[in-house]
Amino acid sequence: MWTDRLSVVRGDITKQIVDAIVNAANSSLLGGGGVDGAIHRAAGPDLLTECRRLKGCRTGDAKLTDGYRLPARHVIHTVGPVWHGGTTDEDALLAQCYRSCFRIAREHSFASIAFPSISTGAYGFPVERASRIAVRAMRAELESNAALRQIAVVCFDHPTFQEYQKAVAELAS
Ligand code: AR6
Repeated sequence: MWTDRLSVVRGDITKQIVDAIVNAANSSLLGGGGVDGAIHRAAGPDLLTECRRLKGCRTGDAKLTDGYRLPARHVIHTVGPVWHGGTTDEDALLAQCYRSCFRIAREHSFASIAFPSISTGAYGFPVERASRIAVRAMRAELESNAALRQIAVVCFDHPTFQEYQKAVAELAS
């Protein structure tokens, strides 16, 4: 079952040993706070140098870089939507983030990928809603891409961890 290849863990995404970790970036791709800041700190300054060459990223899209000093081999940078109360296509844009990351993972035959909870920090997307969108996209990918052996959702705090666990349980039943 798809749930055998999906884990929800508590921790720091910068410590994950995977083919790619996903960064919840902003459209400049030049760094920021939250998980973005943590990834740039852990990867070192060469990551910013490569990001500068990418000329930004639109909401819902994703771009690939090297992982530099991270244990992960690559970083997939995606830009989630800012929550405006659900009136500006936020759900569709968040789903598009996950699909954009999976498109890159397929192109590069990545077998393992770790996601943070995109948009639910500084961008204010309610985690209950975001987690359902995320896990639905993950289920669709696991069911159609056998080369993808493992997805990890790495949650920084307990409420986020609980919501993703609930989302998996709901969508598996
Ligand atoms: N590992 C895993 N998750 C983390 C980590 C970490 N090391 N650090 C924070 N989180 P956020 P967003 C969680 O704000 O909402 C940045 O400034 C955090 O607790 O990082 O998409 C960017 O540059 C939350 O659950 O991303 C953008 O400007 C989740 O990661 C903006 O924030 C996402 O929170 C993007 O906002």
